Amino acid sequence: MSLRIERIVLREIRLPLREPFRISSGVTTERRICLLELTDASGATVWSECVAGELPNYSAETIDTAWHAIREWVAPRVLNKTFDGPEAVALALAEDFRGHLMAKAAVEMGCWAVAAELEGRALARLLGGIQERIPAGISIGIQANPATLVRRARAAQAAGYRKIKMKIRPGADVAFVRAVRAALEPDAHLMADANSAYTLADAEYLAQLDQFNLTMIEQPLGQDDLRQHAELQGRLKTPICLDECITSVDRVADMIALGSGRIVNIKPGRVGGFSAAKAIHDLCLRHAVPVWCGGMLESGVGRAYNVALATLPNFTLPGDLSPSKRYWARDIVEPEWTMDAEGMVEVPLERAGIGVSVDVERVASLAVRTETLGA
Ligand code: OSB
Ligand code: MG
Repeated sequence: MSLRIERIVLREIRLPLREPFRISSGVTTERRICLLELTDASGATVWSECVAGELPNYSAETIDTAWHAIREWVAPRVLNKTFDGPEAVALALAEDFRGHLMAKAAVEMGCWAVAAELEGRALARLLGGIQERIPAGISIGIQANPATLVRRARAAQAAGYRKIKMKIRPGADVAFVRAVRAALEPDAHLMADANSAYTLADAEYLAQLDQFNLTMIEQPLGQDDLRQHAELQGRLKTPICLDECITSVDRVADMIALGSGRIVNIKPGRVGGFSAAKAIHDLCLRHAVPVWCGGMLESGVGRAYNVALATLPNFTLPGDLSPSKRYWARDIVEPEWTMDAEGMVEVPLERAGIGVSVDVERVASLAVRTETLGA
């Protein structure tokens, strides 16, 4: 099945979050989302999303650097070239082209969706996914005090979420986690995400978290640092899960060799797309390292890609895959993403491609910037 992308339309929309989302390195109140509309020579059109944030406080990329990278370097390597399949697109984007993984991923993942459309299959199935329902977790931003966090965590549990992730930072950590653990059952699935807020000097302090039976602590140390994570893991009982550190399958191989962590958060946008995400999934499966799908406050378009990926067999832990309502007054896809009372998200397998349709008129009315690349 060959594909040939003739046009990519970039659009920026602004979507206010229903409530501000605070992580250790910054706060987001309104998402600036870059959407891509890719048109294949056959006429098939698909939508994808670039997950880069507004500021370089999670990774070096932002919506503005990604827009630039897509226009200048990514699109020219893809437009009007015939590829045997999406894996070939990933290879074309890898050669002599460093970084800009979120920009690359937006196009590469769109090419997977094009291939799914052309084959008349659900994206999840084209990827090799087997699950029909995905367990959902919530990621709760840093709150003003433990009582507020407890209120949020209780509400999340009542809503059915299978995993509750609390964002932490120095000054909002041990006491906050202790309060939530005390409020919920001893076996409630809890974890904490530090987004690189600590250093190895905090190892003894972080070891206090061991008493709360967390399933994992996510990315406590530097966004680039595998060696120090290995040292920290040696001093913690709680498994470390890496997020920011994991930018390629080689980084995962290093993590395993060094013992830097025991669980991997896979965000396809962070690793350059589905080809790399699948390779990471497969390597982790071979090494019995569980994985789960992270989120980047995506719109319903980006969420569709995360849901499809999370159907692969080694996604054994609940992902950061909340329903549309948690983020937005109104999403840009139909149907919106929902979660049932058991905390499961249904995978749309009846339709070819990403499984949801984009409200094109709404996107047009929300667009603050549009650029057409190619014909
Ligand atoms: O570290 O996982 C993270 C959002 C933005 C940037 C980084 C992270 C997050 C989340 C949100 O945790 C997860 C979601 O989309 O629900
Ligand atoms: Mg994280």
